[in-house]
Amino acid sequence: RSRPVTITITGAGGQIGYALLFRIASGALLGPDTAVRLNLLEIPQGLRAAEGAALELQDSAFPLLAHVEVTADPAVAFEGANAALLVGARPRTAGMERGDLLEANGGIFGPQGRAINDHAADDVRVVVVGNPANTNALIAASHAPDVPNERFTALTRLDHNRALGQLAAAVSTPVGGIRGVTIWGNHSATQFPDVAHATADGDPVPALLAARLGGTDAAHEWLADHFIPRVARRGAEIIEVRGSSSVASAASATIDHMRNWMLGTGERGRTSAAIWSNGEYGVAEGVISSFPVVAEGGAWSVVEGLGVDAFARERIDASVAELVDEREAVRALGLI
Ligand code: NAX
Repeated sequence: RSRPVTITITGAGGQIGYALLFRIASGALLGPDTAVRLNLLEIPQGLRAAEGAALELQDSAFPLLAHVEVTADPAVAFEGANAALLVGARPRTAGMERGDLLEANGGIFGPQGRAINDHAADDVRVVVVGNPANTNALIAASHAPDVPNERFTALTRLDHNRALGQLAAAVSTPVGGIRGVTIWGNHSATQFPDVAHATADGDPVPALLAARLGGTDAAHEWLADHFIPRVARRGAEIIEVRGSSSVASAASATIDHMRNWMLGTGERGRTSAAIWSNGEYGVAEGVISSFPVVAEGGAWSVVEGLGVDAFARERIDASVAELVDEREAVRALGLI
């Protein structure tokens, strides 16, 4: 058995943290042959909850769990980190303006980026879950000059998985048969879930929808008026129905993201992740945007060459404009 892999989880005393820890310790991220060390970072108010989770981890006697560290010190938490899951963030509270939200999160993700720069392992890979995830990832990246920008990503896999779930129901196919869905842009209401190139058991989804709904116009209408807004607002729907925000699905998507990144997307092919833009598909350079991606050899790459029609162009551009706007706002605040 090889050396344990060190995984740092911030906000580990919170809801998503609680759902993540037990799955990672049981091998869901790196498989049944790789031992893990878990470093749990919390703020002082969250330390007891994280310590409690650590007690339960001990009581679970996971054979793969080599060590658990609970700390409020980022330097300790990111020491030797091979993977960093940045979940803890400052939520938007009533009356909070966007500038306040970005500034509060800049106060978290700037120092965490710096601590990753100074303490993490050379191969560190970072996924930001805490919102506003894409811009928080950008802030962290800009404080880690020695870490390649490509190592900072944000989670849009939950949006991707939500889109898969909706499509599977719409065309009555098991979710495992759906391929080729893309989430573009920001993890926000402007995101664009794109099914133009999606297939269900090998058949094109747009044609299946047209056959079911009575023509291409009806299919288009369903996508624009039902599917896209439902995926983009699924978080609010979960809160309304469950009485609490998405937790297990968010943790599951975070594990999907990191597992694919570290071990490869393999034959299931492409997925969606928010990664550093080098200008692919006309997306502004230097923002962290969701793209169609595959992972191989420990690196994400954008799947190039997909057709983008006028409908898609408009929506991609709108979401990217929001990312550029957020970048300008954090730049004006001196956060990047
Ligand atoms: P919780 O409030 O349950 O947990 C957050 C934890 O983070 C708390 O224990 C808090 O003490 C801790 N924390 C705050 N600041 C910290 C810091 N500077 N260092 C370390 N820990 C810190 O929220 P939870 O439901 O777990 O959600 C966490 C984040 O995920 C939120 O920002 C939420 O908006 C975001 N989400 C992102 C999703 C995505 O798809 N990208 C989906 C799910 C989720 O809504």
